[in-house]
Amino acid sequence: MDFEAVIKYSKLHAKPPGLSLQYGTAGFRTKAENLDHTMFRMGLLAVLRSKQTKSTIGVMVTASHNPEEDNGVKLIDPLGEMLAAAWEEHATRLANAEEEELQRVLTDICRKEAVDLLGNAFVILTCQQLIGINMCVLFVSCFNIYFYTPVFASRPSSKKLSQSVTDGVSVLGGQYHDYGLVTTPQLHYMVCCRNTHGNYGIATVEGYYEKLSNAFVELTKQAMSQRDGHMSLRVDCANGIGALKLKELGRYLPGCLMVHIDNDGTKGKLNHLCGADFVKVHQKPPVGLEMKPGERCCSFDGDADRIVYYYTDAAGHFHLLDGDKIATLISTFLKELLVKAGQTLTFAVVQTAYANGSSTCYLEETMKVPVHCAKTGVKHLHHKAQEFDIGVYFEANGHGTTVGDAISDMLLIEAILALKNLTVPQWDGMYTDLPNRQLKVKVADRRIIDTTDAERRAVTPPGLQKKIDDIVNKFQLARAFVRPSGTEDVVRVYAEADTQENADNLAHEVSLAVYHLAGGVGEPPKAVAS
Ligand code: G16
Repeated sequence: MDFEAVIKYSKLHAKPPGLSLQYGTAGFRTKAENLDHTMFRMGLLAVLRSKQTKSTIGVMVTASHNPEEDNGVKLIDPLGEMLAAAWEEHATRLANAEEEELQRVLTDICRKEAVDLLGNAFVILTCQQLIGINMCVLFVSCFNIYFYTPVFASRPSSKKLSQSVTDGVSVLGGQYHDYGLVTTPQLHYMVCCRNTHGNYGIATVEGYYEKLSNAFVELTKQAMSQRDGHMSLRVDCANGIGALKLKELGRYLPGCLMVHIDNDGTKGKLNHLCGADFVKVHQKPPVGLEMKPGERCCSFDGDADRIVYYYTDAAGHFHLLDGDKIATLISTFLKELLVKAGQTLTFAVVQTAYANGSSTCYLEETMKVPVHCAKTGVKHLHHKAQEFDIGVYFEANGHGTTVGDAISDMLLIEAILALKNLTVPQWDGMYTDLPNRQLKVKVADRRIIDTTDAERRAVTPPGLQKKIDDIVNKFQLARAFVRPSGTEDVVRVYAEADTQENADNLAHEVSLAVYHLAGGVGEPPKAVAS
């Protein structure tokens, strides 16, 4: 390794002294202005991982659901999976090494991981900076497309930060290919295709669209031939890359699925008052989407790895079908197929602590499907799901399947609805969610909270869990937990109870407990406005 060159280039991407970051739930995320050194160093790390695994490694510059001023980076392992846990630790050490420690930390990683420095390295990367060129707002089939030509930026910091990654790759002699504008799941797909030499699919966006659309058409052709008219869906794309990619996918789908794209980035800001996270957390429709009663709608998040569905009924009430409802739909469908085929394969659903209690109850008691609880982060759910012949996993926030892919999940949901001839209200009626509320609390240092039991109980700070238990005991059908976010500088609070008012009050009381016992900053949390 040419340490002289590494150290010289590192000075051009100098680490702010004392700054400490952590490879969190899905990589590093913080204000973009603090990420230059981390990007450079993740370029270095990607080269080392590539040499060690003798495979292509992916680097994604994105902060997904976070606001526009944030950015982030994560590494993608050879099979398109999230980075191995041991390498997450290396990533954190490398990002936090002061300039004079860099050589030692790099040497240490190479020694521990037996990296053959003479080996080749190949890295593929992408960011989600500019989107919205020739945006299509509606596709029915390849013969019916409306175009207009806005140009806008989603995360203005991304281009420069991607350059820092490639500087890191180049200084260690790695080669790279920039895929340009793709969704996060598309980059995961490319990495997998490259390392499986085409067996999984062709490593191009066209290959991705072909693979997904062929599967969709094959799966639905019989059901579609019996339908009177096409299926239609409104998609809120969170003003993110998903809008551009859905439009591209439209060219590969026949006229059986009509998709209307909203929040395509021409008017609003990325993830602002829209997108899957907003809809799930606020339990209301995004701004920028006019829903007719009964109309089937869904929201992606900014990098199109999450999806939630929703509709309003004739009385104007909003109904959310989140990741739990999606997991239930998919697992019910698969279970029925297994029963029909007389198969005895092992089958389970993996959820997190955020899963609505009603969903777990329905799966276990009505569907007789085993349910497992994993820590937040698709990487945790994924590994649990791999223990079964068939594992279905979704986080309540709409993040599921291989690494989370809103487009492929959307097609799967549409296919199942077509095959089962189900409307969204019928799907929604499988079970009724317990009223719930999610809140965020600002604390001085969220690492003060440590959890156990798949994040369902707080071990530190002392007294917090006891206080939460006491509060929960005052409510009916109640459950609550707190955990430090791995993507934002907040503590997350989740509560569910028999009524919305009780869920809101429970969440508020637990937030106050966090504020008082875990070093809250600013004003104490206010009661939830109904
Ligand atoms: C990422 C992870 C998800 C996780 C979410 C929130 O999503 O990939 O698995 O649920 O962050 O994590 P936390 O509660 O720790 O902030 P995304 O869509 O932002 O990449």
